[in-house]
Amino acid sequence: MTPWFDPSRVFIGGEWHAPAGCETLPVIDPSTGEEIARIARGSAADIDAAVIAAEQALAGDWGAMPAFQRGRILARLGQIVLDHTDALAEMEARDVGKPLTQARNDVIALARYCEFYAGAADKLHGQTIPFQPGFTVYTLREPHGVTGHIVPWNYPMQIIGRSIGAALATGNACVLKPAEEACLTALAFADLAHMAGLPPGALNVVPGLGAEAGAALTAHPGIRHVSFTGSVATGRKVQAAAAENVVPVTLELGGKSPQLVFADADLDAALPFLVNAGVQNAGQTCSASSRILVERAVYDEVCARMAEAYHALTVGPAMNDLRVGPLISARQKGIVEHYLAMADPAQILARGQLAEGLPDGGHYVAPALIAGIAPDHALAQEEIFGPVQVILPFEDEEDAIRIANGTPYGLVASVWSRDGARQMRLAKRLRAGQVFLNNYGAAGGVELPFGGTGLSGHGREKGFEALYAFTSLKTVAAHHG
Ligand code: TXE
Repeated sequence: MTPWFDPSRVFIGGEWHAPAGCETLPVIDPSTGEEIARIARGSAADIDAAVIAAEQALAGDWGAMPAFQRGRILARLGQIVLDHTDALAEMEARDVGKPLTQARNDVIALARYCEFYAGAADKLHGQTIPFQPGFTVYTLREPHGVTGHIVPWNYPMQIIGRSIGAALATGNACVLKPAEEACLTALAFADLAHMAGLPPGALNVVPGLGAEAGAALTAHPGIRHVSFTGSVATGRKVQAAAAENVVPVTLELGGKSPQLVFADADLDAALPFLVNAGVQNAGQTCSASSRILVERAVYDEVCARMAEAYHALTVGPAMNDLRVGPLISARQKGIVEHYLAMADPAQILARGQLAEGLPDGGHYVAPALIAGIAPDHALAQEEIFGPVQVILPFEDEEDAIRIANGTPYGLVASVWSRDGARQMRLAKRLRAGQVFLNNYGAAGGVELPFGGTGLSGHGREKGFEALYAFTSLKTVAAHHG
């Protein structure tokens, strides 16, 4: 896999440049542990250059462009992304260790974000407000200016799509710092955006380390909004840095999302979602369902059926396109193994299998289903970010809500039940930014606002809601007598 661009460069002002420090970082294929490319180790000087380029774009063609034309560029970009599906999917599979089919889905999601925000660009408007006689009052929705985007490695294309798509649609100019573990599709996206006619400086990409390029971006006084997806610990730092400049932040920090299975549920329909939501992308998903809560009457049956499904899961290299790929890094594998060591062997109800002949350097972990632990156990409380699910029994609806809401997170929850009244009650009482009734995740749903509460973060991305986050509201009161 050779990208069509030189990934060891930064993309600033519509052009590829060597990073200011001329240093690079390795790109490791998680399936093999081998180096497959080098990326730029961007620094504060590169971030500064990117912010200046973005400011120039706002002062020039990009800032003057009508909304419908921004939409047209995004629409073209969506099509160009689709035209590059194979190349982007392979790049992401190699870079992230994502099975090829899942990587292809991410390409399609990226294109959908471009399409969705293309259509939305000229449909965002302010209001007129009835006020005193002699006044006309209206509101304007204006771009913040230069926006900073810090993206993790687990779903680069999807997270870039939702964040950059909404920011460009509303007329901001973006500086993107992708994760050091997976930068390739971010760089490819910038190149494709340029191909689609995005003016120079409207989107700049500076790869690099979090503590260097990332910290420089969040602290830069020219950045007027920061959108961050990642860990709670780094989210706190990002929010603190943004507070120094008094700029708004959107934080999406993962979770410990539950699925609640009641005895009256359609178990045949639920089962694939129960398992897939835990092992998709090897469990490295912010909205992964890592807790399965099951009403006592069907607990044994669900345990048995999930265990059977686990036995059929095979883990292997991304390009072999099995159900589960490797974890992103040796470090992430270490974190997951550390958590697994907390369970007694008897509490590991089932594990998937590692495929034969795996490359030695790959970061493979067989998925694990854990039962017989208390809801306050670290395994049931903390985000593991690997293919590990815990299954917990509950006695009744109150008990289910208590356990479901009993973590510091609140990103996603789902309810499996045929009782409509119960669905409505639980949808209100579950502490989560998204609640799914008899499904999980709604297949991504680019149209659906997404974000959390508690340690899962704040602010909403995706859907129309994100357009509000990427704009600032101005009230104009005209006195005309
Ligand atoms: O996250 P970080 P890491 C969780 C998951 C995982 C853990 C650690 O539990 O095990 O986080 O992963 C940039 N200023 N999630 O270390 O550090 C960094 O370069 C500015 C959940 O990868 O949060 C990268 O681009 N930026 C999550 C991004 O932050 C900084 C997805 C994420 O890295 C920075 C990923 C700093 N000081 C991990 N330090 C989810 N919500 O889906 C780092 N970065």
